Amino acid sequence: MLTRIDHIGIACFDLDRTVEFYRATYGFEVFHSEINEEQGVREAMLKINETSDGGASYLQLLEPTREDSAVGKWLAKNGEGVHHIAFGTADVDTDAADIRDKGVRVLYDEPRTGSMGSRITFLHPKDCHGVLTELVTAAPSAPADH
Ligand code: CMX
Ligand code: CO
Repeated sequence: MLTRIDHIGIACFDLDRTVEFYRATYGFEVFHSEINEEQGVREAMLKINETSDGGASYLQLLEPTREDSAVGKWLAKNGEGVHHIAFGTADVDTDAADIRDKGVRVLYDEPRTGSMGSRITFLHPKDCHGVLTELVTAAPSAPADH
């Protein structure tokens, strides 16, 4: 069951400058940052609020590490902006299988590693009314999905 907005993914050209915008404008601080080479991103997670399922909602600021990555290609075509939304679930495997059964393309056979050791998969934007949609199960130690 999908129980929260886990994060909104925002593509940017310069992560440090974008982090500074969110800090200076809204007061949001970096909760976590990492490089995910498999996804081709350098990212910063800004925690916005805790959620009623024991998890949290974040902004995920994304700078591509290479031009041929998903975010690199998207930025070249669209410029900066909202790249994807992510729903949180305690069981990404079951939710992804259920959604696949409904005829929506799930991009990975098995969930891959996302922010903070989470397990993630994606739904094809062309099957989701133009919205690239991610499903996330937080790592057991992370503040989510208990
Ligand atoms: N939102 C909406 N539509 C998108 C999109 C996005 N983020 N990315 C691509 N599309 C659309 C394109 O506009 C294009 O549409 P048209 O054919 O009408 O022009 C179509 O999808 C195909 O796009 P493409 O540029 O040819 O790109 P690819 O097919 O090579 O890749 C996708 C698209 C969704 C398969 C790829 O972006 C992907 O695998 N995404 C999942 C991984 C990812 O996004 N990782 C980064 C975030 C990591 C994280 O969140 O942790
Ligand atoms: Co994401």
